Amino acid sequence: MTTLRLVLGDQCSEGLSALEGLAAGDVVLMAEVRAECTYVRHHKQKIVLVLSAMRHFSELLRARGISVDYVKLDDPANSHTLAGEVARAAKAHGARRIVCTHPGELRVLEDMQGCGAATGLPVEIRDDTRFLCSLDRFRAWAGEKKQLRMEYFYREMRRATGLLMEAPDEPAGGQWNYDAENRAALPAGLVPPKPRRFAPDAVTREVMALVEREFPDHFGDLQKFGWPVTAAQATQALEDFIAHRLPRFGDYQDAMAEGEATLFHALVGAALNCGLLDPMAACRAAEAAWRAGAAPLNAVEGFVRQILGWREYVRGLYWLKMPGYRDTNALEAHRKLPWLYWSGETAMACMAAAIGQTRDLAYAHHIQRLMVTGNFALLAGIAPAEVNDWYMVVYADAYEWVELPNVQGMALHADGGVMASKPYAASGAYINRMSNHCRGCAYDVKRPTGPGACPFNFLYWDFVARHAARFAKNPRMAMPLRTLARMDAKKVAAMRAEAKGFLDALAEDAEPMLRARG
Ligand code: FAD
Ligand code: DLZ
Ligand code: SF4
Repeated sequence: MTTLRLVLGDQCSEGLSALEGLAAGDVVLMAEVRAECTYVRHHKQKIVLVLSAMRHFSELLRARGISVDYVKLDDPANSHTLAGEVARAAKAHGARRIVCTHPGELRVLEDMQGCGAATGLPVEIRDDTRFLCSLDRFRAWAGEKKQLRMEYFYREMRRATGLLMEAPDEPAGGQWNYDAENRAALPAGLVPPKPRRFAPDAVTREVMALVEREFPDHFGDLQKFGWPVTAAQATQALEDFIAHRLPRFGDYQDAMAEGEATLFHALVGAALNCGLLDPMAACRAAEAAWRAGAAPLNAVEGFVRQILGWREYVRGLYWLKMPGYRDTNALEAHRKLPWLYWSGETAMACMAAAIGQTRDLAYAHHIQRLMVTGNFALLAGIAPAEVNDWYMVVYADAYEWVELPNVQGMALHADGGVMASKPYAASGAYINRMSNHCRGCAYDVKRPTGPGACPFNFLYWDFVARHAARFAKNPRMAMPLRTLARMDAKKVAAMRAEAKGFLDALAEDAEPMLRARG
């Protein structure tokens, strides 16, 4: 009896549940389809990464003697949808049942659920055991809790896995969380080591040509493509991080610097999310570095928290709250996304840096995503759907299960506080504290209003004033609300007028400062 086993583009993992119990005569289906490449117009580097990883993974399976039906994007028989390819392969191979691993996005899960009716075959959707917390377990943890907070989930996961634990209820070093130590700006003269990148091999180069041919209008540049496309390369990338950047990951986790795209970050999200790197292996490798005295605890705990905590938490939240989560808009934000998010043309140095490197590398680190492009979208009141679309397009690690909670919940507060107890809104002072962008910026970060004032300043106070009533009872917003109340009413009115003028000009793609510079 032939079982058709579907492996999706973000499931390039040897231990994938869909491959468990594989028997002689079974066929693994992997299909490059236009629908997955265009449901959002992904960054070119993301498509190259996924298709190249798929091609390499299919060769690895074949080398193990497994029968793989691999459908290329330019195959004339390709129906260009996952459901279409499952139906076509099931018929061609005389399959009697279909097995797959739980997809990462609701949209694809629904497609898979529909395959039963379309083919008349039983479809078994297995848990995605690559995650460290099953969806059942997350649901049980969430239970009837009124408020979900990552920190408590994270502690449960530390206890359950024993990661960075000395005894069942004794975290390493006596503290669960060393975040307070992880907020330094990059000192002048400290040059972060360049991360290891991987020169495209023949398989990747063929995919690059395909992507340039088929998706020429998609955002992004392929010239600097250097992502790992095999599990072996992903492990090398992790080792490079552990040896050279992990020791300072904690200290400079929130820092930003002109000309420094990656600082001490790991750059492992893209490999983790398409299945080339195992999250537990990444956490264990960091833990081993700490136990060997090669990295301090604040760095290792910070890294483990991102993967064991945040990554698992947002995935649990996604499946708990979908489908409604995508449509939340608690702050009633309706502006269109300014064109500068695509062109990178702006006089705001921090925004230009984040968007420019995003175009070149399909990467920006967390604080750039949250406190620069995300913060701007929050302050400007850009519609969540437009912001989500941008974040889904532009990053090599973007999949809805992780992108949506981060954008909707963390950056935009569109979920009304499900994910974070207060909006991550900040004025230019925060960006100035954590980066050196302001020094070379055309705007003046010290000016709240008037000619040359930093847009993050007047937009911030406009945001606080706009939502004053909504946040009146939020203790974490008490300080800015008090400061606003003490401000001269004329100054507040001036900042709000300036915010409106600035946003209206952006809507016309006419940022005044950029125009003045010519
Ligand atoms: P590091 O900073 O080195 O962290 C290590 C790993 O921890 C990451 O690779 C990631 O797997 C995990 N991690 C860290 N923070 C988070 C988080 N908040 N949520 C989930 N996992 C986390 N991450 C994605 O993987 N895909 C996305 O599409 C995505 N979109 C984001 C959008 C916004 C608005 C924000 C604020 C964050 C987003 N993140 C996303 C989370 C985070 O910014 C990226 O995981 C990180 O920047 C990837 O780079 P890195 O591998 O160098 O991460
Ligand atoms: C992201 C992506 C892309 C660009 N292309 C494909 C593809 O051609 N075939 C495929 O099986 N998967 C692809 N993927 C990954 C899917 O979009 C992913 O499985 C869903 O987003 C669910 O996480
Ligand atoms: Fe960004 Fe304002 Fe600083 Fe310019 S002055 S870099 S716009 S925060």
